[in-house]
Amino acid sequence: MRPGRAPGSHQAPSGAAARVLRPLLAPGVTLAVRLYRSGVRPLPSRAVRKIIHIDCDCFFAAIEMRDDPRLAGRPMAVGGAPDRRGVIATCNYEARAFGVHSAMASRQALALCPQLLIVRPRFEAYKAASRQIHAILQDYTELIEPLSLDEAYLDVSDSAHFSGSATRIAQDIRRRVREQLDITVSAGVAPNKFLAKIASDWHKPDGLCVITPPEVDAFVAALPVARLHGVGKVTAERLARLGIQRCSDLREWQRLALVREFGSFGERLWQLARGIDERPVRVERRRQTLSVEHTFDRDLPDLAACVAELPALLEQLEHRLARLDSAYRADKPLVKLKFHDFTQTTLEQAGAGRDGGSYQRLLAAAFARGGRPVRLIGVGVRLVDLREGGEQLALFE
Ligand code: TTP
Ligand code: MG
Repeated sequence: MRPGRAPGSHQAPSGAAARVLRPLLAPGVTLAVRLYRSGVRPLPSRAVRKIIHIDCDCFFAAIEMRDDPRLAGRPMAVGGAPDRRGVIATCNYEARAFGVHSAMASRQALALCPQLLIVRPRFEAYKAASRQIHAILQDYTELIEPLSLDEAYLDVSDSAHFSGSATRIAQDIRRRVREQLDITVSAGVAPNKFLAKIASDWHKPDGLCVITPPEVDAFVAALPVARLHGVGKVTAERLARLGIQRCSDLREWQRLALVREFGSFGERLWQLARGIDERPVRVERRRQTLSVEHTFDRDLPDLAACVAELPALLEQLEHRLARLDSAYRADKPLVKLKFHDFTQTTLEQAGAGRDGGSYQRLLAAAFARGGRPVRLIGVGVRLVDLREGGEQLALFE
């Protein structure tokens, strides 16, 4: 402490200093400061957590191959018809060898792989399989956060199964899903969500990857920044221009320099580059909206160009909605536009249907607000949570 300062003056920035510094502090830091001031000290976070992330392999395709063995062993996909601007929901690994992937136009997929068999989705079958998987997961812990029909986080830090071995729990989950559902699941085990998710992808398909606490540092250092949660194509390119390819490069940047460069996401990057991710596994994920969006390589100059993009986006939205947990009901439509100068606007309309006409009207109204070329269009819906008593529970969270 510098001489002449009152004891405790180092605690928390206040007044003008706080206004300058607070935006630069991590949310957790701000919270700690607030609790400290009010005399309540935050509980020390537990030393090490054990998080499992599970993700089924080519989920929709796996169910289709299981239910119709004639589909197995040859390139196949689940998706829409190529003649109606259909898109691929997913494909098996044989098809991936040809470059086919999720969200690709079915027409393009067939151009890459002419023998590709595309079958229509059967969402009821996928939902039934998802429920069976969920029932298996519940045998190990109640701390489960479903992310989609085929993906979930589990916090098994306090699980008594297998003497608390997260690795053996993950192995057991994989075995049981294989035996009961006849599909394969990949799993990642790590001390936090961000690493568990990367780990489940590491040895896909039908793989298990464990990152133990002593391994975290070296694993993250070598990790390409493009694999970090939240780093999409645009951010990855920006990082590359700054000479940042791997997390070891990112670590050479000071926290404030990253915040200056990337805003609040800079703080997150600083943490991820060190393998830090304190996000808890949330049992209750109360989604407010569901949407899909697309950033265009070239700005769309006018409303007509935007309208032309609507059908493909709405089809993707329908796919996402079909995968939505049955605890939600889709409600009013919404549209988001980001203009070429990065300003953005969001519009939604109560009472409107989710038909193409409603979205087109919303799009026109949103476009009129900016009247400038558009770089991103998002279409979505507001969601209603159907779980009984959900509101009351939320009060006690
Ligand atoms: P993912 O887990 O992303 O993909 P996957 O299970 O097919 O393949 P992987 O082995 O790489 O995990 O998505 C789960 C399911 O969600 C997928 O089977 C189909 C559906 N889906 C879509 O409908 N559209 C999409 O764009 C994506 C990514 C998935
Ligand atoms: Mg999957």
